[in-house]
Amino acid sequence: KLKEFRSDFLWGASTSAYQVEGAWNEDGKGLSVMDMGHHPEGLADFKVTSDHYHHYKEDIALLHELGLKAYRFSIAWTRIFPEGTGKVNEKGLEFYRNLIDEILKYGMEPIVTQYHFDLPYALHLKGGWSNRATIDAYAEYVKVLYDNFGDRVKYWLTINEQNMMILHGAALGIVAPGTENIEKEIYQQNHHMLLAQAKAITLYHEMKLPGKIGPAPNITTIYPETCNPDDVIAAMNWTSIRNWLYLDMCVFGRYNSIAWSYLEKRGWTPAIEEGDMAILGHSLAKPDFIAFNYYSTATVAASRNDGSDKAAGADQQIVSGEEGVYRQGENPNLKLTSFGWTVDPQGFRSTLREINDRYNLPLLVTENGLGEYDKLEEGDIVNDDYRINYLREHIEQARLAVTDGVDLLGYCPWSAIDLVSTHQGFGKRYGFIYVNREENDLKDMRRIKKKSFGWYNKVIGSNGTD
Ligand code: BGP
Repeated sequence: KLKEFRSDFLWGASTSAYQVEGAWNEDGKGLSVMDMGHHPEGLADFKVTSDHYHHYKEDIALLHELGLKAYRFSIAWTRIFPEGTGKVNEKGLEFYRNLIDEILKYGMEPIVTQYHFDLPYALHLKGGWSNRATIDAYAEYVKVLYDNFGDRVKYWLTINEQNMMILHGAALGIVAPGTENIEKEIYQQNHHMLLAQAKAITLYHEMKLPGKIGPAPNITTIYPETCNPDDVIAAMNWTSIRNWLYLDMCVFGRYNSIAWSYLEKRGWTPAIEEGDMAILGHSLAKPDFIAFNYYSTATVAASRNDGSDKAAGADQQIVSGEEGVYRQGENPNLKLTSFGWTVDPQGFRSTLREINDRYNLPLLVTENGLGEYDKLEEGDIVNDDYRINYLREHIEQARLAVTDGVDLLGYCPWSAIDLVSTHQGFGKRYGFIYVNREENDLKDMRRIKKKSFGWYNKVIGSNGTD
């Protein structure tokens, strides 16, 4: 017999600031690395996106109509501190105060990400995460968030997909041009981000605010391509490097030893200053829950060791391998999305179980969803049955995981409303709500409920049993 989801299950949906808000330079907002990044020709940039900044009341009303119990969004650091540190921008605080009040007005729970890829450009110019001053800037920033919203926000997420930022850092250009040993620098940045996160969680707990806080990496099960023991070891190695390096530090306050020895072999271990391990291992730095994003699984095999196993590219879900560690394998059991990501609902169940087994903390799913080329048909109809199928299968597997014994707090698919995909512009849509624009054609920005909107509303109404 299947167990039910908790009675207070957080049925939600997610967005992030730079992908949904637009108003990239309004009301005193500073520029972020996302604003300044390179945009492929012909794809929507992050200047207007879904213009949620100006449509937020309408959008939140729609999310209430959708039946959401929770809405996950991120705060743009650059609206609060245009220069990353120093002077606070009151207009930025005002926007998020209004947004949070609007969400609460409908009885929904705000789930707030502190930092979703959009590092202030001013900090980037001073070395970004290579510079230890960014750790203090982050602590200063989250203190302002707690002071202003800590009484009303009950769920906080620190850094979105830190592991993806690190693993794809070379492609995303997070290190200064001309850096000699890019990976070493990236793992130094990783160390600094881990410190920033530990400080943010410790401070939150010290302030005794009435809520919970956790990290939000992208975690997935890694399959060995065959039962050849070499492939199994490759899958285990990649699991430690891709998943546990981040969560072990957050939960246990120590570096994962398999990942550490991998860094050592390559000469990529970060410099650890005196006092760092005390911050990382602080008793109050342990998270209250683990949030994670899940889209697809990876399958790997032993490296061929012949120079053909390249490092991962810019698309975070598609790995191609790393010389001497693993290479991408094939999984004949799984279908691919139109964008080449594996679809693996059962992998969702195993991922939930793996995290539960390792950390024994409540879990919160902060992203899961299907990016597709949605089509607006006559009569304002978007028939996204493929999305309904994807989400239904994942929810079924989440329920099996709960039945297996996982404590699952909530499920927030990506995305609440259409927004700009990080690498594929507006062509790749995820929302329950269609936004009537195309890449560089803003059209009328009308909001249109997709077929999945009515479907998800029923799912929530039945607490996931329908
Ligand atoms: C996650 C990010 C989101 C979102 C999502 C979909 O990694 O946290 O910001 O972009 O992936 O990815 P994409 O837009 O590349 O399809």
